[in-house]
Amino acid sequence: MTNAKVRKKIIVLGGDGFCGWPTSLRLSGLGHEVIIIDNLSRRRIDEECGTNSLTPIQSIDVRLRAWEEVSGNRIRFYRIDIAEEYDRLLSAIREEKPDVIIHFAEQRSAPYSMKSSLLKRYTVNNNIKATHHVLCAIVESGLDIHLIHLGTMGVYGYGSAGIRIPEGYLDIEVKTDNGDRVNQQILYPTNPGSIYHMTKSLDQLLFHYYNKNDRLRITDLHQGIVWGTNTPETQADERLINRFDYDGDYGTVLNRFLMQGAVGHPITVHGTGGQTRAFIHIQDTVRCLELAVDHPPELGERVLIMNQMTETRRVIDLAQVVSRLTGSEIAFVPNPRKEAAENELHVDNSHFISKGLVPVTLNEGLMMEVSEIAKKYAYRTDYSKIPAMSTWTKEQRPGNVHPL
Ligand code: NAD
Ligand code: USQ
Repeated sequence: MTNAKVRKKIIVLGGDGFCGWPTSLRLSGLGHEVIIIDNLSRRRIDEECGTNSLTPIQSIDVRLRAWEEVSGNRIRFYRIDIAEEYDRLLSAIREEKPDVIIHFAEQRSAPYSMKSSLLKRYTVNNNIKATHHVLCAIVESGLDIHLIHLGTMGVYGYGSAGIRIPEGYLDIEVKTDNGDRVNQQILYPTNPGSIYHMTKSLDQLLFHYYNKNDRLRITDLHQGIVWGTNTPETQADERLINRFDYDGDYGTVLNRFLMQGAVGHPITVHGTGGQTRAFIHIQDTVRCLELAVDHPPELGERVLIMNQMTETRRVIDLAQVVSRLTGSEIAFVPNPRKEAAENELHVDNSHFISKGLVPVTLNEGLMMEVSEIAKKYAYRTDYSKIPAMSTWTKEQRPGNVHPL
């Protein structure tokens, strides 16, 4: 039997979220036993901000019932705040004895993390405690569990000045005191661009430490910006539909542009649009998780870092494609963020390619599919939530941000 056919018990932390839900369905559909742990904080944040998914996502209970009806597979659910309820997390791990834990459970919006001192502190507390609690609980359980974490390309910073960003580790040559030259590999220096991205940089050190001290098996996936919404599993029944964030805090750039084009809103390019970012379609996110589950690092191996992205694009180029496809005009708005106006980005993603990933690239067919979904649910749009109003510094006062 090949590795890929081994049935595993997998806890998905954050399994009610945008990436976690379709991943849970895929893994369950493949025959793995899946257990979701989530505190439903993403739904609470929507209520707090007066926002909602463009698609009508169902409650976690309805989702899980629908999945059992459609697939015959049962996914169990624990509502636990992994940052605040350590003992309950530990008990769940001890009781379930998973082979794998996939950790999606963090506050993932950069703009939300920059909105106020309260939300900066919430993001740091939530994300760092969540990650540390998982690591601590794995050690305390005494079990050999493969931890897979969703990190971000943003830990590297985006101005790679012609360097191809490696998968986590950088080869360097240093001069010793006696003038010899020695080669070393170090963690690629982090250069986060928001409080959220900073928490992901701190996560990296926690992984490094627990891997070194307790020999934990850890895979850290540095993911680019996810676009798209459906996977074959979420399309199987309307009740399984995935979330689609379009608001100024949680909507990510390409999905926002596609949604804006579909509802006839100007396409909101920040600054010149010269920012280059890494992208991945949600179907490839799910495929990468499948591959990561099948290929754990060896016991004693250092943290396995893989760049989970398939291509890089400039924001303005994406805006132009969407404008051409939908007829919406491009609006150049003052950039609410503190980020380089233009940058190059070259990324090594050979780990996933060598494990069998065949990338879904940005094509007009798939972009139109997202646009069609956005059109179908356009009646749910709250236009007042589209502009990005969270600013990175006091000087970038909300009054300076074009509300459109
Ligand atoms: P999401 O907000 O939709 O999902 C995160 C889930 O985690 C939510 O269901 C939330 O309720 C849960 N959660 C948060 N804090 C928790 C806690 N303390 N205890 C229990 N549950 C908690 O986000 P997403 O887009 O699915 O992203 C998932 C992960 O992937 C994040 O860690 C994010 O940093 C990373 N990522 C996302 C993208 C993207 O474009 N969406 C890109 C790169 C990396
Ligand atoms: N942008 C626009 N117009 C918009 C929205 C965004 O021009 O309407 C620009 C931003 O200024 C930025 C770029 O598009 O330059 C990307 O913004 P984004 O909101 O799509 O992505 P980001 O804030 O980096 O965060 C998202 C996810 C986060 C993940 C990250 C991956 O929310 O969880 O970690 O993508 S990465 O960017 O590779 O670090």
